[in-house]
Amino acid sequence: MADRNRIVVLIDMDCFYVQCEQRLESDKWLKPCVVAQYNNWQGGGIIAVNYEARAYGIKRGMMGDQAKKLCPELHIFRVPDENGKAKLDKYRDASAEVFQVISDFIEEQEKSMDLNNLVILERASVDEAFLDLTKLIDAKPLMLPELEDLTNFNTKLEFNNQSLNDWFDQFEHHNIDNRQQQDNIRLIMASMFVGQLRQQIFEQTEFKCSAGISHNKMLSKLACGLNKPNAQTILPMIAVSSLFKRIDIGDVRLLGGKLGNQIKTIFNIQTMYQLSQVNRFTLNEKFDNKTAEWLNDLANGLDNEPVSDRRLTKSIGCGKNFRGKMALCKQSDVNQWINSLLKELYERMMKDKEMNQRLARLMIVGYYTAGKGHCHRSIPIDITLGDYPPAERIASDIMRQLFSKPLIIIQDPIQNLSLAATKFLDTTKAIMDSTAKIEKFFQKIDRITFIGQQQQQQPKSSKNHSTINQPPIQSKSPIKKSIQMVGKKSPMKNKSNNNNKSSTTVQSNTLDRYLQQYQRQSTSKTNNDDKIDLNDPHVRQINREMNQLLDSFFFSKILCMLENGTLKI
Ligand code: DCP
Ligand code: CA
Ligand code: CA
Repeated sequence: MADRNRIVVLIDMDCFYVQCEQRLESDKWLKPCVVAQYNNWQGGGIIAVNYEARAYGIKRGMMGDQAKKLCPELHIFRVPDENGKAKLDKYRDASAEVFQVISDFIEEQEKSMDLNNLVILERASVDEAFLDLTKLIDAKPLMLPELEDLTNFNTKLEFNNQSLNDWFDQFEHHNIDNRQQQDNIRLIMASMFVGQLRQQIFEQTEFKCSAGISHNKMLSKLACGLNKPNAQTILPMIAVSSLFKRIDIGDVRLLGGKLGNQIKTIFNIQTMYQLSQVNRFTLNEKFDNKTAEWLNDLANGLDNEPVSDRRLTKSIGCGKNFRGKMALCKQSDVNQWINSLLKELYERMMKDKEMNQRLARLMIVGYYTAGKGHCHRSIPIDITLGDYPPAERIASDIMRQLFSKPLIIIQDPIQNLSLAATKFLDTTKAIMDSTAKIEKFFQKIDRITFIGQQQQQQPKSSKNHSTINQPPIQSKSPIKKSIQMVGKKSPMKNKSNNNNKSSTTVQSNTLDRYLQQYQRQSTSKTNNDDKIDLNDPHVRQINREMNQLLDSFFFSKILCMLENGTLKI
């Protein structure tokens, strides 16, 4: 889709961490405040500054003591600390609240139009969301809203200092059959939606936010920052070239880091407008074809990166710096910190699992040492049963990955450790995958040769189940067949039939015994009634797999899930 056909919005909370704190201490609203981390040194490092404090020249990255000199009445909120680590739950929970309001608002709007999936919502960070409103706006008749409504939402226009008022006039007095005018009206319609959404966020969370309304991610992000705080800015395509004359290359999304600096140095330029003057051929000399094309597009206000449908974070992470003398020199210290970080991460992973019905499949461990720089290791997380394994198991996997052999002293001390759980899968999908695995497993079991199977075989009529309390198992599924088969074969079944236990319990108990029996490989001299030919190569193969599964509590858990009905086949 051509770039100006899309309607893309960025919503970004104003001085987010400060607002989170102010909400908890409401007498601090409207006062100059900052949030600082690690208080024991020069008043702590400032990570968020509200707009009242910015007026005194206070900036992120300053130390608390330094900021106090600029504004003696400054209030410094402290990030809570737990075991030497910043505790950010408060801000993450507040973020989830905001995203819930956004999701609910979208759902409500779609419902009122009797349509689904009109809005694409992408969580961009703890306090930012991109929205693609193209379908929603195009599902409505092209119509100008009331100017007064828009000004109430503190809507600004970025177009050569033109006021929103004057801009509106031209739509009212000219016909709107040209495409450019129509696109501008679509932006204005989107501003109404955004204004109402911002109002909802404020009413439900007390938080103020700003927004940029334009045609792509780069432009909406840029627009959002133009009139902060508590304002929304429309940036039409026609305004881009004049705006770019005052936009530093480093202020553009994705050009803030190394690449932006490189561009400035190579071409000896500063602004986006200057970048637009660098011709494609020259760009191609310095960058590969794809990057050159992308930079050329950006410099002309074009960015075709789609807003992806992602309402949840891509990963859950935590980390800790160990600067200077704090660097970790002993393996036992690393072990302790891995366990401590993992404890925090696991709590969040569990919460995330509950709230979002998803499980992470991969743990990425990052560490930094002077000798090796930044390094990463990936450790798969076994979620076979729709749940996480015990944290201790992951911790020992991590330690094995980090250290091939036990050491007491580490030669190259660790200055930073981080953990991130990622590659999420729906819990339902995880259970389906494991079910498929179990099915496959039981298909193998079905093939086991049982000694004396013939004598013990029961007639297949469902009447046979009449002695059992629960209804007979109807499904032809291999897992249930296998459980039935095992149940039939065991003397336990008759006992249990007599004392009226439920069929699943009977079968599970029987299966349990069967498995125990299975595990006792050493007793190769089984008596004849004891069913399994342990020398059969196929049985031995199954046995190996069975032991692996038992080892990871796989089987006992399946039984448990079968009994309580969480696993259905
Ligand atoms: N944050 C942080 N460390 C950083 C950057 C940000 O801890 N280096 C935290 C604190 C911020 C929050 O993330 O409050 C959101 O970051 P923003 O960059 O969006 O900044 P703010 O929301 O604080 O301010 P603004 O109003 O400019 O968006
Ligand atoms: Ca913000
Ligand atoms: Ca932000």
